Amino acid sequence: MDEKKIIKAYEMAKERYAAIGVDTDKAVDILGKTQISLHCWQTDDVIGFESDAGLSGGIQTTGNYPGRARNIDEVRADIKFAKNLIAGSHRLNLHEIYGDFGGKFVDRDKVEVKHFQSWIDWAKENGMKLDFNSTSFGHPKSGDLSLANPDPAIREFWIEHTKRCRHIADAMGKAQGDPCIMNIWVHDGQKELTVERKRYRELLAASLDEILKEDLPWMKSCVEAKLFGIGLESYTVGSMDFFEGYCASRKVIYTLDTGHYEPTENVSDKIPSLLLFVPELMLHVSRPVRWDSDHVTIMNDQTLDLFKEIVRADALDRAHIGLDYFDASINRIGAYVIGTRATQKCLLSALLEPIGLLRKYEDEGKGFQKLALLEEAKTMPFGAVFDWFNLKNGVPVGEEFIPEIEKYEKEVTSKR
Ligand code: RNT
Ligand code: ZN
Repeated sequence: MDEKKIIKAYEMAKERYAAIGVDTDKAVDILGKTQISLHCWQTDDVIGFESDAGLSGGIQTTGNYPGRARNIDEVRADIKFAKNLIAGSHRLNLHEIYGDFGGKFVDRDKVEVKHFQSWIDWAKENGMKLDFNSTSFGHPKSGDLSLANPDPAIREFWIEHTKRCRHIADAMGKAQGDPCIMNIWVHDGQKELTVERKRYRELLAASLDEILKEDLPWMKSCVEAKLFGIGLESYTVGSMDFFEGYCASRKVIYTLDTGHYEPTENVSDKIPSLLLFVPELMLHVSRPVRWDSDHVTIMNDQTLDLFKEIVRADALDRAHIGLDYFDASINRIGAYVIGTRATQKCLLSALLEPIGLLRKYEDEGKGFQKLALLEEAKTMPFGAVFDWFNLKNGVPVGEEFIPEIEKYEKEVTSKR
């Protein structure tokens, strides 16, 4: 693309934004510094390297587009390739099942830091910081209930797993000199009418208290609420109410996955409430279509509003941004890049909001003026600023990344 034209368009956009009190240089700078945690599981449909067992635990990938990463080298190659098409420096979010197990079966209650040493080294070489997730799905002991299982042996197994994962996260954080964020999501629930609703929640709270008891300086734990899982439709132990209460009372980070609420709910409005009561947020930016379908994130109203609420609350330093979608129906690397760039677009759009003026109008009761400015802000030259951001960071501008992904598909993924 013609660099001069991009720069010229940016200069014009900068003036337009300045007129409504927005500093575009500052917005671009903040965007460049905001890390997004790239979910390794978009490369291989959440399969990992532990076994060939399919997905369970109420989540599902749909589609069978060719070229799925089949091993650790392919996952790494794909992440590296995707990362080069995204401006800024980003984190990598690993699940426990992506350990480097050297071809041996390592059960979840036996996992150690050594199984992630090669990831720690790889991340360092590639300038990425790591985040982590315990994995309670896709295992013979997963069943319907893991940390909330009334059988103490099963519960203990998952407590041990999750504790070990926290130690792995702590080692990752220490190696990178920056806390590793570890997410705990358990699928626990029931397909059918459930009468022991309170009991399972008591067990989950007790298991989590046990897991989180130890203070580890280089990691931060977060817990993820959910509406329901496939095959677990009638009851979810870790519902939103459960985790709101849990996180507020224990001062634990709340993981907000945008696909985990009623389809018509306004997820963004949860942010200004949660921020009052929980220490930090972990975001799983996703796109539900009729259910928690984990479609590729795009620049839609829901995602735009999500980032607006974070920026309006001045809470970028209290929100960890991660992606969580898994689309196997289109080129997976393409999906990876579209979703990450869309997340950046939504954040940039929030950073370019004429918030000073909007706040003033609202304070003064100038309803018409506020609504008018919100409307006009939608057609401000946002694209020129995003193009400049990408140019400045040396990554493809606009649709330029399409042929790059096509080339990688032709040369690499189509040969798998
Ligand atoms: C499932 C949760 C969870 C998973 C990942 C793979 O509904 O969103 O975050 O998607 O851990
Ligand atoms: Zn999630």
